[in-house]
Amino acid sequence: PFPDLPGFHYWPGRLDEAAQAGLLAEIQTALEAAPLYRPVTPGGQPFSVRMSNLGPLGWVSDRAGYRYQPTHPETARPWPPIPSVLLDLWRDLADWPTPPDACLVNLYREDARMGLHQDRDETDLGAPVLSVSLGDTAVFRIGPAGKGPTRSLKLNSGDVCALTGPSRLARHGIDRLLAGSSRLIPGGGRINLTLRRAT
Ligand code: MD3
Ligand code: FE
Repeated sequence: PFPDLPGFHYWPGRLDEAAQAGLLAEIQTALEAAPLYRPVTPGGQPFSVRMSNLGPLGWVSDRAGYRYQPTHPETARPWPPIPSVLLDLWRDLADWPTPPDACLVNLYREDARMGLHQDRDETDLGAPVLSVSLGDTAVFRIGPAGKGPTRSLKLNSGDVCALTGPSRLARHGIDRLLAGSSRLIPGGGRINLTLRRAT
């Protein structure tokens, strides 16, 4: 559906309201064991997004840089497991022979944003990335890896997208939320779950 974005696969409304609520409940339980925290960039700037992880490895950022590690940076405990509903989505949609070993949880409250960036901290950049959106609609921006125009796209609660092949190194970010667009998350906001092969 996006001739300008080869390798970008999009399943709007892949999770219905009941599935969204069930997944959110599992994520909330996992976040009791692995609390959301606010990372800082290698330059020392706090992210506006709060983060945690699920699975054998989690993506972290601090003064030392970006990396994947098996434990929470504040509790030092292992990350909780990835819920089976997410492993099922990966198996059904990602077209990759091995399961994800990392799931980044991003919480955006009303004023959070994520600047344009590339995801390149993974060992095998041939493996896809699968993203699940819950809660308020986000204005997502994506463009080619090198030079070239970006385009904006809304990601709604229950939408799933996969980034494969030429889209895997696309530049992308979150410009803003449409606050109040969903009633799923108490207090409002958006949770993005990003499944990856880190190794
Ligand atoms: C395009 N997260 O965690 S998800 C990230 O909504 C990240 O929280 C955003 O970018 C979020 O790194 C965007 C959609 C997404 C995820 C990974 C991608 C788009 C991508 C990797 C390559 C290209
Ligand atoms: Fe990203």
